[in-house]
Amino acid sequence: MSVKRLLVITIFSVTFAIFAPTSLRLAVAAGPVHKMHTANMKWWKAARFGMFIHWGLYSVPAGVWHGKRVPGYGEWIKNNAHIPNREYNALAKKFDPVDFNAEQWVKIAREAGMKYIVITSKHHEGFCMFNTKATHFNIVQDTPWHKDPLAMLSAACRAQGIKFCTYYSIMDWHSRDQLPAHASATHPTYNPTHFAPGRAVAYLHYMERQIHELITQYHTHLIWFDGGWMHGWNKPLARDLYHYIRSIDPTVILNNRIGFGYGDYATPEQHIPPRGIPGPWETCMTINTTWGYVSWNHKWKSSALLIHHLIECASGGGNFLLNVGPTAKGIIPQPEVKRLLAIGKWLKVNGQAIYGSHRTPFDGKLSYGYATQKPGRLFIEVTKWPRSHTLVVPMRNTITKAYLLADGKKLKTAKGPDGQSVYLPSAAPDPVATVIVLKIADPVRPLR
Ligand code: JFZ
Repeated sequence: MSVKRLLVITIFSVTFAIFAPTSLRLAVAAGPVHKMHTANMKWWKAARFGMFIHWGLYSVPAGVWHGKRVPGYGEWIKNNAHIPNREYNALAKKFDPVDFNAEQWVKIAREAGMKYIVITSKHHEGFCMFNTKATHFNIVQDTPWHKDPLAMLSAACRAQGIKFCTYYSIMDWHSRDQLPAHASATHPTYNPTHFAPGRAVAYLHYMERQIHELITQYHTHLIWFDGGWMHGWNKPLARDLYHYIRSIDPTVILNNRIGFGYGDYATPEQHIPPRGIPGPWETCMTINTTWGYVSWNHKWKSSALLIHHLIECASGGGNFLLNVGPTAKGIIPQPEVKRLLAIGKWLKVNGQAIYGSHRTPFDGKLSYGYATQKPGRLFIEVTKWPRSHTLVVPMRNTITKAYLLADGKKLKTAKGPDGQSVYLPSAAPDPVATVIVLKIADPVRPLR
């Protein structure tokens, strides 16, 4: 490991808090991806839009502990409210998601136009949301519900044509193989953990057993690792885990948070890198400001903003993984469903410009919106309708045909000094984003 990398990780681990500064987040999340890519990235690259699901024991307190609101992410409550193990473990007895309906969740994802779901199989809290033989601390054995939501979701995904994927945290606040940052019987701080003396390999084997279960029992298409900033997670461990997964199933896609340059794609968080980054990448984002359900968090992003984010990701050649935080009863909150359906409605009309598309050919920002492309076609997603009712597309290519994607209405074009002009209707047909299709001979030859 290079000194610089060690330094970055050390600084990150020490200062990591819920509101880690963006520069540090990027240093870790957008780090280089390993050369050995799975040959199976095709579906993932074409998918462009997925559903992240943060669901676990933390959904029970839902951001409130002993009657007080706990600031920060809901899934971090064990750390942020300094909850002792015994008290936290008891939450399992209150976790009874009687309203859970796997078909319904997958249907919501499908209607939103999402092509894959990534659900927390085990978050930092260590509670397993699947039927694992490696620990009793799991939803089937330790809750009054006694069911396996991952089995039901995996089956529902298969039936509805959605790729089933799982999140897995390397850091574990419950495992005896890891020790909290500040141990205290009444006021522990877990993050970042470190390995108990001599327990790193034992923990690696625990993870390997569970990863084996996720692949063989649930056919996870992708594993979204996280929590690799725990102290003691190192390159030999990451390499062993990586090769172990490849040996069971070489087609399983891995994100880069397995660490140390391994993995297939980069994972900027809560942030979209302007015009993308080289190599495959995916921005994950919350709809409000927490991943796990928090009953009092109502800071909802608008549907329009979320549609713009999806377009911006596609335009940068990346995916958008949008999070929902279901309640402890198993319900995806209505404000989230409402926004997802609005995105799905837009995608039904404009999906051609997003799914299977390639990044913008332009280096500079377009004042009126974004661009994506496919062979022979350039798509302009107009988010700010120009007052001149004219799009100036900064390219040399002659446009053979221009039309509105929504209704096929033809548009006039002309060659100008700054590129090709496309004459628009006076008002935006879709105030959120109107897609213009330009037929051209490849490749696009940008003017700037
Ligand atoms: C992590 C988790 O701690 C969080 O609870 C949530 O699951 C989120 C999706 O991922 O948080 C991180 C992880 C990595 C970075 C920042 C926050 N990072 O690399 O900058």
